[in-house]
Amino acid sequence: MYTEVFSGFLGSSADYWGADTVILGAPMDQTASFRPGARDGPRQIRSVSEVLEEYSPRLDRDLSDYRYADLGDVTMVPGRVEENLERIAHSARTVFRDGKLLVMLGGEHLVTLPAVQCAAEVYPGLSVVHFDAHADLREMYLGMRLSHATVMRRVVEIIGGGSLFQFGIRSGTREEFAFARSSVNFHGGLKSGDVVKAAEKLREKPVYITLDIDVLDPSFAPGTGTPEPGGCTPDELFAALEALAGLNVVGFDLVEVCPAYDRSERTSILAAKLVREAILLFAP
Ligand SMILES: [Mn+2]
Repeated sequence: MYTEVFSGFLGSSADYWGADTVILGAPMDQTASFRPGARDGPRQIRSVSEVLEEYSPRLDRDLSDYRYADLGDVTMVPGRVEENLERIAHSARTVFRDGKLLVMLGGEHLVTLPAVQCAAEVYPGLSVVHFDAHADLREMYLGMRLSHATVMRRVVEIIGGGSLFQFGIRSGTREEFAFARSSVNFHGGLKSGDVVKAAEKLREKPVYITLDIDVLDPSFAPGTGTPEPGGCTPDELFAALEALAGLNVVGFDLVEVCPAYDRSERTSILAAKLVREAILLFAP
């Protein structure tokens, strides 16, 4: 037999119990404000991942030496934001309780909230490292407390502002920036020295990393819901992730890939490469 029916992320198995790293898709884009489509992100990232090699020359590590399973997507119910967040929480909680690294593919950024909530339940003292063009610190957005634009404010309510480390932020309201500068570990750019300093503060702590693909400049990652000019390069982002290696990373997500605006597929290929490097860097 030469059949191949499994279509998970590059080289992954579907063996949950044999894995110490678990990939989960969260294909939700219900609160997108500018242009929706991030629900197709997980499927597209998996699909293009086959263009990559399992070996990373940069890290001199190979996925074939790692035990990671791709469980597919959490089933989303159209129109039911809170129910969908609960569904994501249900799956994420299981992964954290079983002591495995969660690698979640979005979806809009709101999917990070249930994952962080569950990580904080299982790992007290959780810190969150947030790479994004946008602060996502609004108290409310269009009358909603639960939105891609409020997600990090909700995260602050769970972990406290002192445990949130933001990088690459270059868009938000005056109020968000005032809050960020006074209440969280805020960095407008992505200087490697800043990431190294943050990593020193995060030693011995459980860490969740959330990566909005729009932290990158739109020239590298045009396929996203709210592109923001003036972002970082892929090399700068890879280096930032490498600076976090060695920490106790319990969860990682990559959100806001929007395939409908990614005609060349360069965004999703870059996303898949970031996921590969994240597994190689953070797997337990
Ligand atoms: Mn963003």
